[in-house]
Amino acid sequence: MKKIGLFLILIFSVSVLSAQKRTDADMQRWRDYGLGQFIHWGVYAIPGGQWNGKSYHGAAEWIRSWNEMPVNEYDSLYRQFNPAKFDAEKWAEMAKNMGAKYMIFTTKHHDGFCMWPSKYTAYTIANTPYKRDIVGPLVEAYSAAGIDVYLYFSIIDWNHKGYRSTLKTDADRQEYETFKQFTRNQLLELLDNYPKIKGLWFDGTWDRAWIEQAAWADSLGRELRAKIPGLIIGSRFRADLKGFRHQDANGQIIDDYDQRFERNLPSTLEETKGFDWDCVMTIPENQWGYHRDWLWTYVKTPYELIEMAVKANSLDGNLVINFGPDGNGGFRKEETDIAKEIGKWMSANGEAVYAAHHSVLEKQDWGYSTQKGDSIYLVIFNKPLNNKVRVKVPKPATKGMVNVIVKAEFPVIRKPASIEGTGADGTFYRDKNGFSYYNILIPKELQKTEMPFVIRIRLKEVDEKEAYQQAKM
Ligand code: JFZ
Repeated sequence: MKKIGLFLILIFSVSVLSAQKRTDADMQRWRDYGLGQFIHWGVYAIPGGQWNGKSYHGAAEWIRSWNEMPVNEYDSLYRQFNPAKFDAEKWAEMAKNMGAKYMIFTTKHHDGFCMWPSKYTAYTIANTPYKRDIVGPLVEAYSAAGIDVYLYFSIIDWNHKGYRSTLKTDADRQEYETFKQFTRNQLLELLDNYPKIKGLWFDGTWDRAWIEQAAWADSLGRELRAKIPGLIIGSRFRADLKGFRHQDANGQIIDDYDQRFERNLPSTLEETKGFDWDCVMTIPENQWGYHRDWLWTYVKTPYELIEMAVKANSLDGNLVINFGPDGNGGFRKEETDIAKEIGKWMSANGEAVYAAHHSVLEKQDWGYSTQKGDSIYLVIFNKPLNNKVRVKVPKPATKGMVNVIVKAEFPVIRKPASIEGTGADGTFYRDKNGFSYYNILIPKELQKTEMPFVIRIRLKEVDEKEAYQQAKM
């Protein structure tokens, strides 16, 4: 029994370590983002999940597929699209204040409506009363604010006549060829128009018809990468030749990172399989585009979203929080409030998130930990009743040595913490397995806080005898 266990652990750690990862500076920059913003905006923001006084409780951006809403009515909505409140600089400022380091914007959702003036279809922003490009000003404003821009692009396109979800006949196949050329043209057009973007975020790639284009999509991917060196593409662009999606037949991630969704935020590092990953997260349940009736569903609190962001970074991923502006280009108050609250927390505690990754500490009941160099950040979500955070530190690699916390501070209030028993150098308790435990006293100022806070510690290996001496002092 024991032998089998060990064997499994060995296989497991080998597979975690063998994930092939990009090592270039662009990808390194991506890993350090910590927090991102997703924006779903298109003509679906006009009905906002309601039609003829009735509310559609599916995702608002899917209302075109709702039986009650006639398709031709939906496809005429763009004639009213004139978002007077749209202000790219204001959007970028809001994202910056929230602490986002990258932004993903819907250039074209499943409905096929293009938020940029594409040459390849008339169904674009150019033919609305607004007339002007939306994507360009966003790329400029966000980039100027120091936020990297990624473009969301749906392969599903309900508006293109060559689009099919499955290819049953030769005629289907012929039509689909025109759709493939159209898709390629649009993608190259986006990269030509907006060379500042850092990557593409694909969606709507689960159709049989698209999965069958694996070889073609692979070469298209190469073409896209050649246009913008360092371009980052997630795992939902293409299938492999065997029809595997996400992970290829060899268990490797397809393209650069694992694109996760709200429903599969991982809980352990093992679940991530050692891949780079990010997770896009809705604020309400399963709503991406603007929905007038948003509050009928559970709305996540800033606390919960911060917890997800910290958790993601503790597992070597990024969290991307979604916003759905309304048909006028304004954000609902609930969303701006949430962004502000998150921003307040990030400006005080972001050090524990940005460029901070999985730490050497095991997961403990008080919350999550991240690490940057020799700083380890304990992000406390569950404050102990006795106000003492009990920290279990790992066994050092060297025999006869112990790990001691040489420094513990609360970065928010810039004060060294007292460690129960001794003072800054700390005493410890050792269990039979050689792990050490420290009690760090939470300062008075933080004992009543309802938001998570951060303790920054440094670990050092010292001689076991010396550590016991210290403990006695
Ligand atoms: C897709 C879209 O259909 C949706 O409208 C939105 O744009 C979202 C970001 O992406 O929806 C999905 C697709 C896959 C999962 C969840 C939502 N998934 O795998 O969990």
